Amino acid sequence: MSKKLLFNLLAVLMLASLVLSACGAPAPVATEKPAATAAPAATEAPATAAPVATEAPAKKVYTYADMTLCYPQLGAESDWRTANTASFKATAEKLGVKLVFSDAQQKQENQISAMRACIQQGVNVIALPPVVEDGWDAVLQEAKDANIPVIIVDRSVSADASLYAAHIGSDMVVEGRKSGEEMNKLLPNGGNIVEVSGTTGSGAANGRAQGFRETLAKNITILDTQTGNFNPTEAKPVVEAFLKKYAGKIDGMFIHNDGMAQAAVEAIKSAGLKPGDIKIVSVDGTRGGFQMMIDGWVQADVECNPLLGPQTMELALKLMNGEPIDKEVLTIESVFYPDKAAELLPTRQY
Ligand code: GYE
Repeated sequence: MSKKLLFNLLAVLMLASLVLSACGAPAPVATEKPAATAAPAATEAPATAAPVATEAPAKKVYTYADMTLCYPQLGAESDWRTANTASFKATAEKLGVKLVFSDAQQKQENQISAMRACIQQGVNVIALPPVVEDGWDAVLQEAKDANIPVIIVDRSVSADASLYAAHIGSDMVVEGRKSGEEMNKLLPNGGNIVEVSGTTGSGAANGRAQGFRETLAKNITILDTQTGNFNPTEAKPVVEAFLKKYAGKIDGMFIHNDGMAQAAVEAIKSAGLKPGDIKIVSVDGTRGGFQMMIDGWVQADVECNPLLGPQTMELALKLMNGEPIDKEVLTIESVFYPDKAAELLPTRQY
């Protein structure tokens, strides 16, 4: 071998060993990332390194005991609402969730200030039963900015769905459609009816009114519609005025909740009418509603379930743990009739 050849061979071997060592040897961390921002060992260590779990800080899994849930309840206007409040309080107690509860007395501004206080306090999740549909954008944005997820409970909001995590509750339009179908069955030959609606601008009243009109037969005329604000005390004079104004003409009433229907029955009784003279379709399915069916005053009661505490807290925990959730969780509901009312009354929880 000539000297030149030997020299060339050596040069090639040196180069090759240089290339090999550059590819094969693990580069020190410092050359890949600046020391201050070096990634945790787990992302850089070779596959043979010690198990990741012992090195990386374990991801905290939250339990109910870690949860502070804000529930700015909208009011105490009905038995439905009372049962809803009881469901949240009892579930929180049972699960060990810290519940920040307030009663907004049917005023949106009170609900908004309660939410702001909860954001300030740094709760984990807010569950909001909105008294009306509009006007939530600003406070929902504030919660979002503070990284506090909001679950809309019971009634809906008109705000963009990106501003809240999920909605749990009834499909109020479906309840309205069912109510319309019941009225059609009760007045097969058509007739005149009046409507006592819920809180103006609320998802519950809007949805029920819309669905009702979607299914109501063409030969049934809605003579009048007025709000009773989901409240018996406010509903009673409304019904009294209807009975006076349309004396002898009312064949049926669609009443948006059982409490207002109870007030209507009192007014109808005082007007000297008997059970069944005016066919009543009501909503909620409370014990009071069942009693009115037993007594013959109400012919159909469309169920609306207030017992939303367990589902809401389960979903809130999933949010805290970053688990996937359903954006819309609808309550499964049925319609109750007088024939089974006596049998079912003792089983009713609200
Ligand atoms: O029907 C009524 C209550 O939003 C579904 O509000 C709820 C309604 C319920 O006051 O009784």
